[in-house]
This record gives sequence, structure tokens and C-alpha cells, in this order.
Amino acid sequence: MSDRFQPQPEHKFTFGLWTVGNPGGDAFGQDVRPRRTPAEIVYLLGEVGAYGVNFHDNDLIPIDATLAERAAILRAFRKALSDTGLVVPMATTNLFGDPVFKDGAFTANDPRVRAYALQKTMHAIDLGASLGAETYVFWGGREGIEVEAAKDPVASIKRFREALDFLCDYVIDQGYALKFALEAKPNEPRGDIFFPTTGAYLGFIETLAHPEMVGVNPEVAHEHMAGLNFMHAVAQAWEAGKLFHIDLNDQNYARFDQDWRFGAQNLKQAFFLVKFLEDVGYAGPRHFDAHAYRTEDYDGVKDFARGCMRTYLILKEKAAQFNADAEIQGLLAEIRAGDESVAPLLGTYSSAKAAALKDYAFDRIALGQRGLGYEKLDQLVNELLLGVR
Ligand code: GCO
Ligand code: MN
Ligand code: MN
Repeated sequence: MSDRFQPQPEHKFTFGLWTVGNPGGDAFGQDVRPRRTPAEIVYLLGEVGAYGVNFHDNDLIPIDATLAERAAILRAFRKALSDTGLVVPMATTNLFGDPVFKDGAFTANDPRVRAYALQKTMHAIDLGASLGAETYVFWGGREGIEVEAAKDPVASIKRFREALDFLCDYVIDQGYALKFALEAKPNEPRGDIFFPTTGAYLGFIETLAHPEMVGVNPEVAHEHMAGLNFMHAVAQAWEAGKLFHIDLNDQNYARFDQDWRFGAQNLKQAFFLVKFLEDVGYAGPRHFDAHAYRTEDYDGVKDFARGCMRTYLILKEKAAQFNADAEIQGLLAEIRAGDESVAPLLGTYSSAKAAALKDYAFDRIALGQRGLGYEKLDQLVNELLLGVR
């Protein structure tokens, strides 16, 4: 393998304990890989060259661990971090695995469940902060319905808002330097999950008491499940100053959440995503929320993790090549240049401008006849990606 695609700390590649630690079980079959301890997973990540590790509270500390067990796990985990140099940039709460959350957490109909979810999240925030996390993710996997009549959708939105406002105040009260990142998903495990897309969360965030503390954590697979253009969701989040974190993986459209290796399925979309992140200078972690195929043993898990990072770095090099390619850039300059004579008619409204615009004589027929050269442009992109440029 060529050295220039070796991951370095400045690339900020991170994995969750639940990703490389995924034992490969699915709805139809049992685990295919033995479970590894959190510390063992950190050593594996160190071996493949990752920068950081993220976790749900219960990936690290089982929900029913005794205080002594908790202390031993934390000791081994901290040692693994210091032995490998890995950091913990993000933490989150498991609000979906235990039966208590079968009807959701912050949107559960039972107020005791909602209160327990707040309690569990505060403890998990303390745990994340104590290990240095700067971003705290909320993925509301069970915040939804199968039975439409069961939950009032407006009350559910209000409950979710109440919980986030409470937890923002908790973070402020504790003096933690922690930002929240909300992760949308259209369905699975619920029939329908509230806030199904990144765009839905971007609208919701502005209604919170502390919108400045809250951004989004878009995931490739989740927008693809909804048939959407992931890069466009990321671009909207970025433009709003809300791209706090990102979950990279891959899968085809309109499938269940497959969580495949980054670039495994849609290389061209992955290319434009990497190009976007690099061009705008996104400085946050590149988190791979994916796992190895069920066919793999732990050598395959390492191949999976290395593959995610390597594909990202290859695509980053391709993006630089795209930006330096004289023919592509020349074509883009032609495509994007236009007749500037109407420039004074565009932009901010004024009544004089509106009047001038209403009177302007456009050559509509000529405008409609103009060829745009996009076929040529797209073929150049394909050839660049296929390695013949
Ligand atoms: C999923 C989600 C989760 C979240 C994780 C962190 O579909 O299962 O993507 O993996 O990202 O819970 O919040
Ligand atoms: Mn997912
Ligand atoms: Mn995710």
C-alpha cells in the first residue's frame, strides 16, 4: 500500500466502539465474531491508525455494571487510550437498546421513562466529558412510532425540545465545553422516526433555547435510506454553521441501514462529499459509523477500518486533482461565467431594480437554446475517478 494514503492524526479519523466492535449479528443470525472489550477495540484502532474512538455509555460500561466493574473497565480503557494515543472526540447515550426505551426515550408517553432518559443522559454526558469528548451526539433511534394513534406528533416535538433544553442547561451548569449534534434517520428501528432528515433537525434547532450549542451529525446511510442527496444535506448544514460532526459510511438507496465501509457502494457520491468537506475546510472528526460485513473475522474488521480511511484519502487526492485539472477548471469557468450585463438587476431588492427588471427584454428563446456542456464535464469527472486522467 502506498504511504501517501496512511492515516495521520490530522485527518481526524474516528470510529465508534460499536463499529469495529460490532460482532456481526443481524436480525436473522447470531454473532459471527467474538465480542472484544473496549480496551481491546482501542488497541485495534491504534493498530490501523485511527485518531479517535467514540462510544455510547453502554458500549463502555454495561447498563448493569457494578461500581467495581465500572472502575476496572475505565482503568483499562484509559490505559489503552494513553498507550495508543487515541482521543475521545465524541460520546453519546444508548437510548434504544434496553426494553425501557421500547416506546422511545425523550418522546416516550410514560413520563417516568422520559425522566429516566434524562437521568441516563446526564450520567453519560458526565462520562463523556470526563474522557475529553467535545461533541455529544443524539440519535433518537426509538423516538418514533409504528402506531400512528399512539403518540401525538406535536407533543412529541415539544417533549424532544424540552429534553434538549434541559440538557443544554445541564451542560452549561456543569461548565462543560460540549456541543450537541443531532442525528436524523427516517426509520429503523421504529416504523417512523421523528425528525427523519437532517433538514428537519436544522429547522428544529432554531426553536431551541440554546441553538448556538446545537448542530447536526448527518449520516450518509440515513439520507440515502430516504432517497436524498447526502452531500446537499451536508452543504445546508455547513452553510448554516451547523455541521458539528459527520457519520460516514455507505449503502445503496432505499435499503435498510446497511452501514457499509465508506465508499463501498457509491464512489461518485463519496467523491463529491470528500471534495466538499475538504474544499470548505470542515475541521471536525471524520467518523466512520459503519461495520465490517458479517463474512469477516477480526482481520477483515481491520481491512474494513483501513479501507474506510484509505478510500477517504484517495478521494481527497482525487479532489485536489479535480481542483488542479486545467481542462475541468477551464470548462467550469466557462459554465459558471455568464453574461454579466444583467448583474445590476440581481441581488438585494430595491423598487428601482424591480421596475428595471420588469421592463428588461430577455431573449428567452436564445437562453433556452444554449448548450451547457454538462455531459462533457461529468465524463471528465468519471475519467478522473476511473484513473485515466
Ligand atoms: C444507527 C445510528 C447510530 C448512531 C449512534 C450514535 O443507525 O444505528 O447511525 O449508529 O450514529 O447511536 O449516536
Ligand atoms: Mn446509522
Ligand atoms: Mn450514525
